[in-house]
Amino acid sequence: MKDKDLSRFLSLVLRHKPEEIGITLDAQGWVAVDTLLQALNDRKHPIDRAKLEQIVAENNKKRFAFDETGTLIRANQGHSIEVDLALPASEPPATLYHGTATQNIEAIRKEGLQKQSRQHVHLSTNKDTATQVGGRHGKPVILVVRAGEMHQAGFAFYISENGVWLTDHVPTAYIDFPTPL
Ligand code: HQG
Repeated sequence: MKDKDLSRFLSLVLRHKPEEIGITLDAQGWVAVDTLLQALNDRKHPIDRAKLEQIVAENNKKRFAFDETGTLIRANQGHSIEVDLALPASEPPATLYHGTATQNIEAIRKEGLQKQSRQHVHLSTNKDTATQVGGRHGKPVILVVRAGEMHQAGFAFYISENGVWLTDHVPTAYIDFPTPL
């Protein structure tokens, strides 16, 4: 497998389907590096510790992290399986961006941003990232989330190890929609 494919596959097993290679994640999303490497090798994905370290270090969004002992690994965010990342609540910047696609706008106007199949709504400090994320779903639309106001109103925000802002739900009142779309 090419590094990029291996990295995608790691996202799959560490965020969504650990059972695909017969591993389980602990409550905070961690798995032992040795267990992961063994499971990958057993399933014909030859990879050693050095290669894994390279993939973690070179990943363009820093999607994965080792714990401080280097014996555990997890995805930094993006899970659909239930995990408690145990991130401390943090004060967000005044505004954050969410990239979506035109076909979702009507529902978002009604319901606000919902976490859908993931554990959180994902927000970004950066418009370009939001545009890319939205573009995966269709014609991208950038929504501006008034995160500072939300925080003052008592909504909790978390920042993942790789700088993605996470929250449970963004009510429509805190979203600025572009006009025209
Ligand atoms: C949309 C990337 C209808 C939402 C990024 C999105 C991110 C609604 C889609 C991470 C809705 C969910 C996550 C509502 C939200 N009605 N549609 N009420 N509320 N939506 O893939 O944010 O590259 O689960 O706008 O960096 O696209 O994978 O979330 O379009 O952090 O590492 O429902 O993926 O990270 O889609 O992407 P997703 P997302 P990675």
